[in-house]
Amino acid sequence: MKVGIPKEVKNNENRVGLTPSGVNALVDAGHTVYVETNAGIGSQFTDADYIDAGATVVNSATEAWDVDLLVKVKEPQASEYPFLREGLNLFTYLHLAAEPKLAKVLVDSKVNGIAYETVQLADRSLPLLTPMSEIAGRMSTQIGAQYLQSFYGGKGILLGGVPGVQKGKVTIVGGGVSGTEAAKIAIGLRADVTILDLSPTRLKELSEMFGSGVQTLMSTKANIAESVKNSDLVIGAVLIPGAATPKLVTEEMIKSMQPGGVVIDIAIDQGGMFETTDRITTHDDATYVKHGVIHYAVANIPGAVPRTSTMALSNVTLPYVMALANKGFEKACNDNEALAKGVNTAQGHVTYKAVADALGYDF
Ligand code: PYR
Repeated sequence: MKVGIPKEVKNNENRVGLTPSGVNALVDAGHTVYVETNAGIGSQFTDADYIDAGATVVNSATEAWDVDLLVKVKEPQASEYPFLREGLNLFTYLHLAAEPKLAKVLVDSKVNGIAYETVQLADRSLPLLTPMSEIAGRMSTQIGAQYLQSFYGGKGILLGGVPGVQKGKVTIVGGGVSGTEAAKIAIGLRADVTILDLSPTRLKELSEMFGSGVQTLMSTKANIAESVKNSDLVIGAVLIPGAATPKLVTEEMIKSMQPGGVVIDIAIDQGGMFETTDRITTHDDATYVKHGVIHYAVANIPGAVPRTSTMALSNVTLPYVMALANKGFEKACNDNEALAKGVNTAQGHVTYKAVADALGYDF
């Protein structure tokens, strides 16, 4: 099969769909892999590394997209829409609940769109989202710590404090993968950490995992309001697979924070979970201030650490890429329920219920 790896075009997106070692596995299995020139350079993989792995390096995106299976990182950007065509199997993050225009283009062009973020195992885990959630979660705390510095407009708070001075307070809404990783780093920095979640079972697990290092709280409106009000840094880390995220942190709650506080919306790629994160920001213009609070709403946080992220992503996507390349779209999905759950569009339809519900398509 012909497999393509284009250079990412989203703002400051330096990840790439597969590492040279992933490409080599495909080539060994008899596939032809076209890698757009400099596709890996932001992740420190050169064209020579891909050539050594057996890839054909091509000079244009047009050539990289002229394949049966296109493997990338981020949802196609408007400049890539002309490459979407019937018969193309597209394997990437899609986040369609927050991307109605892209959903329409995929449906109209009859692309088989397989979204990394909805590939789901029987235990309900999301194997192709997990590593990026881990990275986004860990980074959210360090980004928050940075913006709390007065140089960046923050309150001038050191999250860990020092002996004799109060610690900074961090509230994490959502105790899933990214929320847990955010907590690990916040605890490591010695901040005062609260995690809210809806599941009593998860709260018990978090409590056992972190002991006295965190305050766990049931995610009620009143608890969120109280915790946000007293926080220096609020991290939004709720995920409902495929669906638009509920706006659990209201504008009133944001108004109750002190000026110079920081909020980081990890859920922004699914529409965001703060009423005040009404727009997506980019790595080169990452924040805006609303009600005196710094808002960070970058949708591709892991793109800032592309070397780590590319390797982590390629590790988990490769077995699915191999299955798609070896068996073709239909048989690979028929043989593998987890992969089948990733199919968001096929043959001119939206095929994932939460996306269809969010965007008003028949299912
Ligand atoms: C990202 O890592 O950019 C995702 O969309 C999950």
